[in-house]
Amino acid sequence: MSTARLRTVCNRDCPDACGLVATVEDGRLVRLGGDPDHPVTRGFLCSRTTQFPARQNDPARLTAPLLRVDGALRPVSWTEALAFAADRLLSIRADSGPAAILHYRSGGSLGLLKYVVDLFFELLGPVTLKRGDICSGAGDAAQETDFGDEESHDLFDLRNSRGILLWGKNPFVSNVHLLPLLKEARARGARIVLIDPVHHKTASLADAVLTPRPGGDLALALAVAARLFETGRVVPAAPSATEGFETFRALALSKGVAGWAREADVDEPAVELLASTLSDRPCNIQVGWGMGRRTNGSAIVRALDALGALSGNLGIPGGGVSFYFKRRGAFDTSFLRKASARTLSEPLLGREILEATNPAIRAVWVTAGNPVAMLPDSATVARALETRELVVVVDSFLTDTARRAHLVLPTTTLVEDDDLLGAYGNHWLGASVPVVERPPEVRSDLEIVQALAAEIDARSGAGSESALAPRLAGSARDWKRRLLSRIEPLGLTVERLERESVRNPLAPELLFAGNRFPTPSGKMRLLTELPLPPDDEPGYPLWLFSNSTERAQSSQWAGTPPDVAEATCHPDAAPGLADGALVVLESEVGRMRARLKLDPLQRRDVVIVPKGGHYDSGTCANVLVRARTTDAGEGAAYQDCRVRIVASPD
Ligand SMILES: Nc1nc2c(c(=O)[nH]1)N[C@H]1C(S)=C(S)[C@@H](COP(=O)(O)OP(=O)(O)OC[C@H]3O[C@@H](n4cnc5c(=O)[nH]c(N)nc54)[C@H](O)[C@@H]3O)O[C@H]1N2
Ligand SMILES: Nc1nc2c(c(=O)[nH]1)N[C@H]1C(S)=C(S)[C@@H](COP(=O)(O)OP(=O)(O)OC[C@H]3O[C@@H](n4cnc5c(=O)[nH]c(N)nc54)[C@H](O)[C@@H]3O)O[C@H]1N2
Ligand code: SF4
Ligand SMILES: [Mo]
Repeated sequence: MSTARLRTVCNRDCPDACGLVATVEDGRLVRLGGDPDHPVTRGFLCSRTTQFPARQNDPARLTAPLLRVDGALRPVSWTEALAFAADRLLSIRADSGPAAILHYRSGGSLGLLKYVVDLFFELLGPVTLKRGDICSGAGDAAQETDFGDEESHDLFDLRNSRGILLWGKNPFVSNVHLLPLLKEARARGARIVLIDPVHHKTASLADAVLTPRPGGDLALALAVAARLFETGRVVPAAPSATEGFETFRALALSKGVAGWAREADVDEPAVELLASTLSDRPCNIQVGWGMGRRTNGSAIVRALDALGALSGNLGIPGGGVSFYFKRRGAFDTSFLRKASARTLSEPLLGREILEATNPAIRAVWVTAGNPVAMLPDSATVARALETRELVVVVDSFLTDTARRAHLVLPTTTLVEDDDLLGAYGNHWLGASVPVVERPPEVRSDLEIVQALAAEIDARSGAGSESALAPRLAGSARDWKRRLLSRIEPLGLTVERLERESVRNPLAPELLFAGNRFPTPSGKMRLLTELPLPPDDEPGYPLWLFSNSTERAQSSQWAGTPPDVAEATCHPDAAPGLADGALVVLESEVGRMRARLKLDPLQRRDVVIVPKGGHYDSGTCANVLVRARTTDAGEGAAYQDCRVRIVASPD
């Protein structure tokens, strides 16, 4: 038996971008562990990727292209698959123009080479693309507005913090490599405060836990701001370092500490606890990505930015309001012209596909996404795909989305990946390399668009000027080199990144030093207007949280997915219903069966189900979620979902 231990990088949509060590026996992946030499990974992985070998070796893995014939998906050769795709795409483009084709790409792999797939569709069209960002759109817009840029303090700068506010974060589940730093911080006496309407395991790491009303964080932050103003703890530099200072002060003082605290459903000592933690500088605010998925989500993040400014925590080591790390910033993606294309709003995608005109959307190509399970209002997304003439899905499993395709193309998994990765929770960059051989009929996204381009060129008789294939040519290695051109002179070669992850040399050690911001005025911009509160939905008393679960990466489960979703709530939120009872969750837009788990530690107005359930098996929370955008950034307001619990009829 031959055993090899090979190094690669995790490409999943996760803040950590871990270094992986794969144990491969006779060509078969038997174990995945963490790279002990990667300073962030520190030799351990999350449970979902530790369990990935079972998924890699799963017999359900797609190993041949599937074409819908007489209503059923049947295996075909690549020759047939590519001929079908090229024919259909060309004929739709000829009749209706390229905008009749939608390319939807999501986060199945965060590899930068996926931009070459985007390039293919730019050259074919430009085709229609998505607009907005269901994941972090609201927070991105907030930080870009306030700071003129979106970056975070170095992860290890937390070692300088006396206080850490975990604002809407559950690192035990969704950011496990933050945990060692939080444990260190605690051990040296830093104060950690968790702010989350849901009670979860991360409470065990916190000195104090606040459970505001869902979405009440805006009011809570304004209460803290009012407290800082009222007690003279706003730093003297704040008025000159910010725009909108007087307006913001008036806003904060308009309801005072008591008024805002009542609105946030927290008591006044909790407000003082936050004010004093912030004032005991340096204090870092870790802003969760999920919290902004509300109709006031961007305003919430802006209010947290404001707290950083008022309390003097911007531009100093150990401070900062950390939301996102520029994972793409070091890479050169200038080969994409970003030609102006028609766009559809990602959070509203189902409806927008159905309603698009001039031209209508006739074809949808899905790369690295499972929109039927993961976008709001799943039933409408499913219907939108079911009614298109052509749906092509590139994936390695038959997902809810792939099941609605006319053509499914089998692609590589994270251990077969050959790409470049940056992280959105730290500044390390790495390169993935295949550590196992893939099944013979499996192709990477890069190879698929290259082959399709050649097929299209052959059919359209394209001359050398307009031919697509030469523009996409090159091995994965070649493309890696092209993407690294900006940082290669700094020693970040492909060879080096394939050996070890390296800190992004372009990332600043200290953000916004001297309170200088890359905004037009050079000042930080304070929130000056409040969004409208979400509509009340009488008859639906509970807020549905569909939070990350350690058992799944979005819709990709480690092990067997549950056949009934688990819904966790306080006993008073489900009067007369017993722990373990089968129930139905109902919202204004849908219904879902669930098994009740009673937890007296939860607020009485919340119910929690896992993110990532499956539509066809009836476990997908997104059947309950209305398609709505956030107040800025065109995020999806997943968390503004009101439901009620009723006994199951069966
Ligand atoms: N295990 C696992 N890890 C993941 C993922 C996964 O699916 N599974 N997904 C990855 C992806 S795509 C992303 S974007 C990140 C997401 O990472 P996170 O944002 O950390 O994860 P979420 O579970 O979406 O939300 C985190 C917390 O925000 C809280 N929250 C929601 N609304 C509010 C609010 O109004 N106020 C406050 N204070 N808190 C609120 C939720 O209760 C939850 O505990 O995680 C990544 N990591
Ligand atoms: N209710 C609710 N819904 C949510 C969220 C929530 O918190 N609550 N979170 C939202 C967030 S933050 C996000 S980011 C989205 C995530 O939504 P998606 O990005 O759609 O998430 P996945 O389910 O991981 O789907 C990715 C698919 O890509 C496939 N894949 C993996 N690697 C590759 C590859 O290299 N190439 C190709 N072609 N395919 C590949 C996987 O097999 C998988 O089926 O979900 C959002 N949906
Ligand atoms: S999913 Fe995240 S925590 Fe898990 S191995 Fe990948 S990068 Fe690391
Ligand atoms: Mo995400």
